[in-house]
Amino acid sequence: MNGAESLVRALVNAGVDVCFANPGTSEMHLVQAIDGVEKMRSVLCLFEGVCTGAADGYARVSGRPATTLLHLGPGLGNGIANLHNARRAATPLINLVGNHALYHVDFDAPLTSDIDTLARNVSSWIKSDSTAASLSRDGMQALCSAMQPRPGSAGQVSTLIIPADACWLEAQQVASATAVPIRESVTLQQVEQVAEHIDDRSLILLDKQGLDLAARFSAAKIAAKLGCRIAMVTFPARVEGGPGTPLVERLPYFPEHVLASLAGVSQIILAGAEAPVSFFAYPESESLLVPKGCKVLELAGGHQDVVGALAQLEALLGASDEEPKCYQRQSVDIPQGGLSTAKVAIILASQMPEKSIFCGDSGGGGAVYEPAQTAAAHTWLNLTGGSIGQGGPVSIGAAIAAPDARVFALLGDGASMYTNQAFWTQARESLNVTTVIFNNQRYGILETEYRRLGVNEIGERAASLFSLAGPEIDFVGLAASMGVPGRRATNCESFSGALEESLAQSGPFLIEAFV
Ligand SMILES: Cc1ncc(C[n+]2csc(CCOP(=O)(O)OP(=O)(O)O)c2C)c(N)n1
Ligand SMILES: [Mg+2]
Repeated sequence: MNGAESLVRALVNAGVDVCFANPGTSEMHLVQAIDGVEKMRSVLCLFEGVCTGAADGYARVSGRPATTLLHLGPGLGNGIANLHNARRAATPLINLVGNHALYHVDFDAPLTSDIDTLARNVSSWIKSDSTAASLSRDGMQALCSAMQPRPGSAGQVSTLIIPADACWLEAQQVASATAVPIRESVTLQQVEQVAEHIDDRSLILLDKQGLDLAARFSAAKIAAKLGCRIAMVTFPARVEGGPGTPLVERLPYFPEHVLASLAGVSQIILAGAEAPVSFFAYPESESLLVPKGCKVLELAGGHQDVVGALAQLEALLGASDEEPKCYQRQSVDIPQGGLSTAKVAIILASQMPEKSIFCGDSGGGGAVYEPAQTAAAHTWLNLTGGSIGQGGPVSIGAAIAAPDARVFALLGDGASMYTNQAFWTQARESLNVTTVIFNNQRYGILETEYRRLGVNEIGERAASLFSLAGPEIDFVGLAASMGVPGRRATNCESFSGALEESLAQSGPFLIEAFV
């Protein structure tokens, strides 16, 4: 057995059995080990940003980390945008990055670079000096670290940078998995302090584990008892929704809208969330979006046992017998005629199967969120780190983790072009992914942001930086070239028909909604 095989065996024994790969020469022994260890499922992605996003989606749905297999610094570099999103999502993920044998690094051969520096920005655990003897143990440490929730935005990405000779030299042992770290509990004092101050002018802000259904039910019972509000952050990593789930507001995107929605709130109680901040700085607005005079109290950090903390608070406040306010199923009038983002959203919500999974990105997909709540049970996986091109890759991992679910990748035309290689892997693996591209032939949000500068007229050169109209992208042709059938929809009837066609068959499908 060589080091590579010891690593792959250890990972599989520990339940880490999916690898999203784009290998090169320095990873050939790892490829050989994957080939030899039957239980490891390897999924080829044609761009590393697809590997990393797919691993993110897999873990968000299954709760278990996947691995990526990446080729030295350039491979990792190509994967970084979606590793950034995975870090912000606190997704457990293990990157296996091949490197030269360390004695070869000194020769500065063409693919040599400082891989640690690239990894540092997105990883909370890095190791780059493994030997064949240590490799499987290092893999188990990478796993243990990935399962360890961390405060703030440190994330749970582990990056094991593997010298090629650690793979090919002989190894004696396969390390066993260490115990999965448990979440830190909050102190009773912390809960009592919140119980003392919370009242009808409070808002409980939920994120991370605070969005688990158990936590939301506790928060909703507290809200019913006190008459306070509950909200989630703008883009949480994962939220279950649909009829019967507790009603939770969602903080808006633009800073002035956040502040308006928090008007009259005297204290924000953080349950897995950080205090709200503006996505971007603007000349006239504050970074911290806490209204003047409003206090911020932390019940539990995102790395802590938020479910337990909210259950304790619920008990202390005597709220356990309260009736939580939940979404009710509603029938809607199906829109007709010309297509718009809002109409696409209503049609999609009305036709979606139970237990669908939505993968967000930029574009109009966010409009589906509200109508979906009163339509059917579903899971949302949001764009967590603002780095677009996440939704297509995430849909791959989600579909592999939940093969019986219908997964929807809701993408802007702009977003879809960052990682459109996702179509190829969806087709090759016959994944049940329906991609909806909201094609407005532009970077629409950037036009909106540009106007926020106070500009009325958009100059020709600025406009050209926001327009995708020339040359026009043939999305149906693009997907077809990678094996994904599709339809272009220009009105409600054709959109609804295309959706019906997709849902009647297994495998991937593209609907280009021309909005
Ligand atoms: C990696 C990355 N590059 C650039 C941006 C800046 N950016 C934000 S939204 C956007 C365009 C989105 O266009 P599209 O997906 O078509 O959605 P639309 O705004 O048209 O609804 C861009 C380029 C980003 N967020 N992430
Ligand atoms: Mg667009």
